Amino acid sequence: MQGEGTMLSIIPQPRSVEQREGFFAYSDHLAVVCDKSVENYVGSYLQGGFGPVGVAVWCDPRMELPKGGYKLNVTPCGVQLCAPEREGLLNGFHTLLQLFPANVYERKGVGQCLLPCVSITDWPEYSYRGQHLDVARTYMPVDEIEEFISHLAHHKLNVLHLHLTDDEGWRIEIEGHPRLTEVGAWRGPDEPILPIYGKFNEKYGGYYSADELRHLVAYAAERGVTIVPEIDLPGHSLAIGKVYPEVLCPVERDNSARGGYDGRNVWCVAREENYQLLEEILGQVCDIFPSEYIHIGGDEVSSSWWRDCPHCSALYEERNMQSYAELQAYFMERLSDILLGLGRKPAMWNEATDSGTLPTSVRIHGWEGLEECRKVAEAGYPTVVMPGPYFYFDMRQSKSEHGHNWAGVVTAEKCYSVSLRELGYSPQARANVIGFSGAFWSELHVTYRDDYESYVEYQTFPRVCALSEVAWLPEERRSWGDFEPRLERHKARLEAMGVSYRRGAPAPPVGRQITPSMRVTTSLPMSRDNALEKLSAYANDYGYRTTRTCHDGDWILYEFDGALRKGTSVELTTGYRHVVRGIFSEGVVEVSGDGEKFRQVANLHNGGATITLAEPVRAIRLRSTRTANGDGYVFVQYPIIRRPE
Ligand code: TNX
Repeated sequence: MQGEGTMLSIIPQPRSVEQREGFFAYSDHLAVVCDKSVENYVGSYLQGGFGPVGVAVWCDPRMELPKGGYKLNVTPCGVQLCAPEREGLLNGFHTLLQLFPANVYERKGVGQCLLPCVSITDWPEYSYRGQHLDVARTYMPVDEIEEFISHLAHHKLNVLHLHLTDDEGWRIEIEGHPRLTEVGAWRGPDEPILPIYGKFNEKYGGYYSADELRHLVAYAAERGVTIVPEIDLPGHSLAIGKVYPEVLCPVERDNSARGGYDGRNVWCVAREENYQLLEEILGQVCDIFPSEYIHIGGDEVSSSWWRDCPHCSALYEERNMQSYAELQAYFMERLSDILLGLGRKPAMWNEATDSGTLPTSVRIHGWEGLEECRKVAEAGYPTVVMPGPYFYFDMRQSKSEHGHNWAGVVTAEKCYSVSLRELGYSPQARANVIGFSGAFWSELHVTYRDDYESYVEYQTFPRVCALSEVAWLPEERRSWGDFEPRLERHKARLEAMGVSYRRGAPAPPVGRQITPSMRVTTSLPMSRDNALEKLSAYANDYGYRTTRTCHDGDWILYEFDGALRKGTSVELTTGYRHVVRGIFSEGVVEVSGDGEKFRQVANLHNGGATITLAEPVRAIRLRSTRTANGDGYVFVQYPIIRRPE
């Protein structure tokens, strides 16, 4: 029977665990008696039979425990789980599931098993234990979001921060504004919103109806998860701007470098009608999402649009402002008032505090770095700590993987290692930290979703497991040495849940890299004088920018002094190496044995291709077959050439 010699490995680690001799012999025949508030959910894992009571789950409001706390007792006679309120019961239930064999997560009944006798008293250190999910860059079907929520709940995370709008998509249906989703939810070569990150030939996207979102809210609530919606304002608003251009600053710019693509993405602060429209939109958002907080963005606003806008400039003068941060604060405060009027509270990204004038009642999500988080916490804002270098699960997990890298390589261990104390947070700042969150930004999800069983799960697990313990335990109680072996054992549960987590770093490419003498030339104008010389010397693996986007017929040519041998592998890249942007959105690879006559050997996929030479080659040419890539530039790279051992 399973359970013999059980070594506990609970994630996140509870405050206090006493393991005792002996076991409780659980079987599906025993009855499960349950508080009404969690009955359905508990019943979906432990169906319970008609025998004597095996598991009892109840609320006792007189219990004295911090919020979210519970007590769990397993004795040879049965299981008792109790908590002062529902939230604690769910936390306790998620611990209880981890005492079962992993197949409990398959929800097909466990038959019989032995549960180790334990006495656990537990509560969370932080009230905000979140995971952010960007469904704006890449639409995710409702059932995939459901599964994701279910996985978060099993790790006692209690917030899903749902990023619903951005430059690349508007995903929430708004009654009375059907074009927001008819137009704003789609990208494609003939759509107002062009693809940016690859997939230039397809129309793709999608949106959520109000009913679907309400369903998700209920699904999450059943598991103890609150969905906090985000409408990203006033920047990151290209999508709504394609539907209602009048909400943006009336600024005309020369867009020829971008292939005619108008990249305006900032709301006009001075246009009064904008606040009416936003009141209407936020009203419906509040109607769908019952969360106490609504996130209204505030990140990465390019103030150059305001500078060039006659109306914003006039407002700036009139109010005697000293910086564009004040103009942003004005906008954010008007929206805060709208939310307060709707009975809700605003949450924003850390840049929203830059003016120094934003009231400290606003909840701030710090993303840029731990130091930015420290500053806002020190300034008195309730702060969610989620800086890129620790918690951005769109960052790659090793050098040989895809993913953003502006915040470096983010491993589960890096995430686990976050320490507010070591970073000099004062006790007051630490007290203002209400919790931690991971982030999954999905620029690359659309690019790789077909190449992975689940790109989201690959990127988020096991990093979410590390996050869950960071947010649950006090910092002084955490130790990677203790966590790591538990994580190894926890993987059987991830399997049973059906999470296609990252198993380890992918194997490095075979062959030895060589740098045969060559010359790089291109039809594109480069932004730096010596760029082509540098590339010809295999220097700067970040690549060099051109000053305009690609046109149909543009080329990049690599000419070698001596022929490359047959069997050599050549990795060709346009755009950044780690992120599919600034690419030849469509194109071909051509090779030549004599440097004059070329023959097509491959199509570019996501701006690149790896070819194995079938004959000696003196020159390789990348040729663009489409104009525009959604960016005002192309990145030119040197090829990575490998000789098989
Ligand atoms: C920064 S985080 C952003 C996002 C990007 C992300 C990529 C934040 C508030 N802004 O728009 O998706 O980096 O890592």
